[in-house]
Amino acid sequence: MEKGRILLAVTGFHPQRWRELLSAEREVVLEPDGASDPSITYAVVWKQRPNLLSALPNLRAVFSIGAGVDHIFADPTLPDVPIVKVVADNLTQYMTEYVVWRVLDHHRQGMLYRSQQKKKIWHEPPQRPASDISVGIMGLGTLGRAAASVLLSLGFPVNGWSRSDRPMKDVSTYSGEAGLIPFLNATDILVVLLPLTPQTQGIVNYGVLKELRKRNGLGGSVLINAGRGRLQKDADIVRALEDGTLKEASLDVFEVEPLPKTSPLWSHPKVFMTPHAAATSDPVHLAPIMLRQMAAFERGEKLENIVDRDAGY
Ligand code: NDP
Ligand code: OXD
Repeated sequence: MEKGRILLAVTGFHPQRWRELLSAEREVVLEPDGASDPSITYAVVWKQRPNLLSALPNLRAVFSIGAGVDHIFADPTLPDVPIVKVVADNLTQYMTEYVVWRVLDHHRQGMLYRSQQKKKIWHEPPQRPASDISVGIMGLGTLGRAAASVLLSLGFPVNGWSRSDRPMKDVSTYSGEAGLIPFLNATDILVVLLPLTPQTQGIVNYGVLKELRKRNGLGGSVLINAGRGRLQKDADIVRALEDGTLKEASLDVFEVEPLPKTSPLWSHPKVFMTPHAAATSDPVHLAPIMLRQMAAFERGEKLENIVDRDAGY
């Protein structure tokens, strides 16, 4: 197989560093150049323009620069070539850090202490052990399992929910529709690490939040969403925080990004937010992985981490 050229189309990211690093081994064409160029065989993308990929006559594979691929499926004329998602130690480590940071902050009452400090209040609330608080990971995939291991090592009981049966040592696992309510009923802190698909869109709604365990040492249930914004209903989260269904939330993702300035989530006292920054795609780590995959593919080897088109992730 010939050494193919790459089309780089990364909306919302600075393309320069990606281009520089990918150019180490092959020619890179930056969108909008390259439309219908027959010498392009790979596309490296984030939120590519609709109909861009179907115009490339010799496209052999699409590489997402993120672990999520919903941004690729938004294209109505997506050609039938393999789509490769990111699976990389560096990204997994970032996400584990984010999840553990947010779980510990809620567990150790960071919100209360920050508010006390502002008011110069010297008060020590009761402490409780991690073993009293269960963390439920919705989406026990690459990122969910890595975070689960570290949470277990800190003493938290961990539950996991996935589409198919995914046993994991020391984790109580649940799957499919039948497993959802029992999973939620056993969970104090819900960590969402699902992909966005037609089946998961809007899944983090008021009804689901209502099922979380509330009688616990935390004094309420907590939501942490670092998956995708459209998994959740922002308005349902506000309602749940207002009526005590949720005690607090950490949100990295939102239905609309950037979060509109009018959203009540910006200034909600029970919300900690980050701007879709839980695990950043770092080209220094990811570009060499993509180049290695392209070279292996041209030697006749199989691409790794191919998206299951039917499942949508
Ligand atoms: P994986 O594909 O490895 O894992 C996805 C998990 O979700 C799997 O356990 C899968 O089940 C489960 N799942 C999918 N659909 C359903 C469903 N309908 N019902 C129940 N469970 C379901 O993905 P990753 O762990 O690599 O990434 C997860 C997501 O995290 C990405 O898709 C992306 O949206 C988000 N992300 C966010 C980032 C950020 O900065 N905020 C950074 C990186 C990723 P099964 O095991 O049975 O297949
Ligand atoms: C991803 C992301 O999917 O950063 O990797 O959201």
